[in-house]
Amino acid sequence: MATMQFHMTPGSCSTGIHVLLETLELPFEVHVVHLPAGEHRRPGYLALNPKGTIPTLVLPDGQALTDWLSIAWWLGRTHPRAGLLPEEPAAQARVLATVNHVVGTVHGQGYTRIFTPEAHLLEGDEAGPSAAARRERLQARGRALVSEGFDLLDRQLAAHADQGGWVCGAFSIADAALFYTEFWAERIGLAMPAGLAAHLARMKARPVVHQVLREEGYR
Ligand SMILES: N[C@@H](CCC(=O)N[C@@H](CS)C(=O)NCC(=O)O)C(=O)O
Repeated sequence: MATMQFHMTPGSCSTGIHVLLETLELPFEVHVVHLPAGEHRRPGYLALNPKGTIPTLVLPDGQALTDWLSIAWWLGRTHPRAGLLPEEPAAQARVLATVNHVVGTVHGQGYTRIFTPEAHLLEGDEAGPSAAARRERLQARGRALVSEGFDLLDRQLAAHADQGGWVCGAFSIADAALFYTEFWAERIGLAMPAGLAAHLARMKARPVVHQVLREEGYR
C-alpha cells in the first residue's frame, strides 16, 4: 500500500496533525512546504490543495484531505482503538465543535490577524500613511479574539479537570488543535489563562509531542 504524504510547514498548524500522526505511529512521508517562499501558491501544490493551505494529507489511495478538521477526523475515525475521537455521536460532535472553535475562530479569526494583518486589509488600504496603524489595529483585534477564545477553552478545561486535564474529557484530536494555538501563544508572548498553560505543559510532557517539536526544529 502507498505511504501517506504529509504536506506541512514546521511550526504551523500542521504541527497539530503531526502530533496525531506520530501518536498513531503511522508511516508517512513528509513534504515541507515553505510558506514564506510562497510554495503553497505554486501550481504543483495547488493541484493537490486548490485552497493553497497547510496541512494536506494524501491518503494511501491518492485522495487528498485539505484542512485540519477533516484530516484529524479521518485519522480518528480510521483508528478507533486509539480513542482520539469518541464513538458516541454527541460526544464526537462536542470534539468536532471544539476543533472548529480552535481552528476556525482562535486560529482562523484571531491568529491570522496577528500573523498576516495585511490579508484582512481592504484593497487600497495596504499603503499610505495610515497603513501601519490599520495593521496594528487588526493585530490588536486578533489578540482580543484569541484571548476570548482562550477564555472559553479555559472554562471548558476546568469543567473536565477531574478527567485528566484534556479539553473534551479523554485525550482527543481537540487537544492536538488546542496545543498548536497554545504553542504559538508561548512563542509570541501572548498571555494564556493558567488552565491553558497547564494544558500546554501536559502536552509537552507527552514523548510524542517532544519528538515532533524536535523533528520540527525546536529544542
Ligand atoms: N482552514 C484551513 C486553514 C489552515 C491554515 O490557515 N493554514 C495556514 C498555515 S498555519 C496556511 O496555510 N497559511 C497560508 C495561507 O493561507 O495562504 C485548515 O483548517 O486547514
